[in-house]
Amino acid sequence: MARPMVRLRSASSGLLASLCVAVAMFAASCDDGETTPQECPIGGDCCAETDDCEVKLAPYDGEELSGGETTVFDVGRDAFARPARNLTPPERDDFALGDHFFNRGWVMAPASAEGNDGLGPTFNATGCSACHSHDGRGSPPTSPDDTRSFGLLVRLSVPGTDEHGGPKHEPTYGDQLQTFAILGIEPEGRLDLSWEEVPGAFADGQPYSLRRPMIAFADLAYGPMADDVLTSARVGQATFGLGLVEAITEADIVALEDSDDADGDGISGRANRVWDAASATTRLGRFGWKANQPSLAQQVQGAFLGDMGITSPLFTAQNCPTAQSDCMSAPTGGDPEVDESKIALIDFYSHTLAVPARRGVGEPQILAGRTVFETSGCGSCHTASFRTGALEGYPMLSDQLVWPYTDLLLHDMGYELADGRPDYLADGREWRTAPLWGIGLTQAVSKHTFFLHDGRARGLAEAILWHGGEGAAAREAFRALPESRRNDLLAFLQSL
Ligand code: HEC
Ligand code: HEC
Ligand SMILES: [Ca+2]
Ligand SMILES: [Ca+2]
Repeated sequence: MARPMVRLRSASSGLLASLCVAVAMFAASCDDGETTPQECPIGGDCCAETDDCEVKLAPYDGEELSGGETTVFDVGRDAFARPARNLTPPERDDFALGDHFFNRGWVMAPASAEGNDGLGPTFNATGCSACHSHDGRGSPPTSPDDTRSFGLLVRLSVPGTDEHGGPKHEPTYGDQLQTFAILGIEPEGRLDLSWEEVPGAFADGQPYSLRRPMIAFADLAYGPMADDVLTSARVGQATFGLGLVEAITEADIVALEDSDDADGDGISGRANRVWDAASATTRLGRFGWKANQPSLAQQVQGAFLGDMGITSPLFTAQNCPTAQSDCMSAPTGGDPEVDESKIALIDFYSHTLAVPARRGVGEPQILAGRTVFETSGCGSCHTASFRTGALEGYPMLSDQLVWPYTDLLLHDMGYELADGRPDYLADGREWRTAPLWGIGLTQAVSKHTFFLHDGRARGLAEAILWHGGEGAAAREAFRALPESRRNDLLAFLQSL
């Protein structure tokens, strides 16, 4: 990639001089006069000449446009809710219809002629946007009274796998605890979430505290769960940019795999392989916190069934574990409850929600933070950019230079982030590298900054400090930085 360079001299900038020190920590001998620009870390070919720190930092070509030509410019509450900028007027109409179904509330059957009945028997929320408000991320419960919160749901299973290699359902409660039910049916139970504080300190002595969730259930309506039940608490993810994620070619993702860490950098990374119900084959997983869904179509219809109790062309059977006898005889809203034409519109909408542009890409602190990101090893998993391939039916998403900051691979994140619940090939310590695009707009859109799969991190710094396993070296690099460098990194993340 061509990178225009600006040339700045340390003589006039203390900031750049200290950046040089930060880079030198990783580039070993930045000031010995031997290091050539090529040997310096990406974006930081400083110290090319003895005693003369030269930094040539500038935005990379196209890096401001995180979603390529689909990118939108909005920093407010709707920054994640806009249609891709390059949609045609008729496509915008379809987007608006899909948006309507995403935001609509579903009701118990039988109901109106509007075709929005079929909710339940059990469910977690009445509409997609309850958990993905403004297409942003969910929040874990913020008070002990908030026991039926929409923002966070708990997946369930027991050891072993189902016939397709997926999680084996907990016998009485299935693969998810539904905390609501329609009239006449008992909700499965309540979530009783509490937090444990875990103290720590940066290398410079500045203390911090992290919080770890502890999951318990209350009011279980259908008897006790299996003794060996495995649980995984997950918040709803932001839903923009996902058509571009689908358009990244499988070959490009697989090329980043390094299952046995052949290159010895301490980072392996492997793709999840999951059941694709439409083709009845196993395919690369891309969506969800463990990359446990192969396509947006399946993710969306899986959400209809699992989160709302609504059957669809792909998943035609009501979600009724056999132990829940009243569930099967509850009224239904048709067969299926949401039809193909509505699914097609929600699917189109889910593909074409735009990625917001970055802010301040040329600002010195953000450029310095980008270098910290690169030299701390963040980019080993949070792969900055891809060029999308051709996605059938979506020419506007194809052949775009995009900046999702994820390799879409699973990584062992240590006991720190382990849920102990396997999901296809993802074991109890593995998670999909979370995309970082748009992350700096979380507060503006979602009105909170709870990060990671269960929302435990209360801000970006805590999210980094939770990285363990393959991410431990990057976390330690962050922990060892002086506060000013840490702030540079956080400023960079805020600009994404
Ligand atoms: C009860 C809350 C809840 C409801 C309702 C809900 N979701 Fe989700 N959504 C989640 C959670 C939690 C995840 C992460 C799932 C996982 O990792 O297993 C998710 C993930 C997703 C993803 C994948 C995002 C990514 O980055 O991979 C999409 C797309 C999505 N949901 C769309 C929808 C749509 C469309 C609906 C309505 C049909 C919906 N969701 C309803 C909670 C919800
Ligand atoms: C070994 C791979 C790996 C490395 C290295 C790594 N990350 Fe991550 N990162 C992940 C994974 C996997 C997750 C999701 C973890 C989870 O949700 O439990 C994640 C999550 C995050 C999140 C939260 C995202 C969200 O949507 O909640 C942030 C912020 C983040 N990483 C920043 C960084 C920074 C900054 C660095 C470098 C200091 C870094 N990461 C290094 C793999 C990595
Ligand atoms: Ca259930
Ligand atoms: Ca139903």
